[in-house]
Amino acid sequence: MLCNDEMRKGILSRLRGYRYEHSLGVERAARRLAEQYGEDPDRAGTAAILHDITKHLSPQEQLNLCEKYGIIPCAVEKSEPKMLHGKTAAAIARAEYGMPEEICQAIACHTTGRNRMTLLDKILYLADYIEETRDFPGVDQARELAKTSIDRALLYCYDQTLIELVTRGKLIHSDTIAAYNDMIRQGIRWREA
Ligand code: DGI
Ligand code: FE
Ligand code: FE
Repeated sequence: MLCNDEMRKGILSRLRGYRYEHSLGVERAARRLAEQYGEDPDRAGTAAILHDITKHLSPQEQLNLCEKYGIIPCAVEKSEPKMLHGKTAAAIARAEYGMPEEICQAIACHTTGRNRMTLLDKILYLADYIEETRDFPGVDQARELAKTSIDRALLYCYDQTLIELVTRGKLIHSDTIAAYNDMIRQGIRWREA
């Protein structure tokens, strides 16, 4: 079994405060999207409760986990080590919970996206963005798009993230650009023509 009740409780007991509520929200949203788009709700829900399991760690602790699990941070990640929480959470999911590779992969790319996202990757990314406790400009439009097209919703999220990063003068990760380019290359658009 992927994740029994006991394992789920153990994972949730590692989450505190807002992150606990957020992770339960992502679990619900991911299970719903999985049912809607034809993915296994248990796989989506399991990826969801694990996706931010290392988010509370400090930059130095992120780098220590990278060292431990053989993750080599790129220049952007070295400068923004909190961005590594997806990759370190994936390493924990694999090492401590024996999760299958597709789940670890989805967890690893949940912050940036990547080229050629699988349906499971897309569901986790989108669920993380639209879950019910999220309240920021644009979230309702993402929720609306998610009702009819996961790819259009995803591109909308990438656009909003890129606009936010550019506005704040932040470094942009190569996987963030790869994820955006992949959707554009496939002809995905979210604006009405
Ligand atoms: O962990 P969560 O808060 O639930 O959400 P997340 O894992 O999607 O992380 C969101 C943060 O990641 C947000 O503050 C923007 C940041 N981020 C995503 N892509 C990039 C990025 N930050 C930089 N500097 N560059 C990126 O390409
Ligand atoms: Fe995250
Ligand atoms: Fe999250």
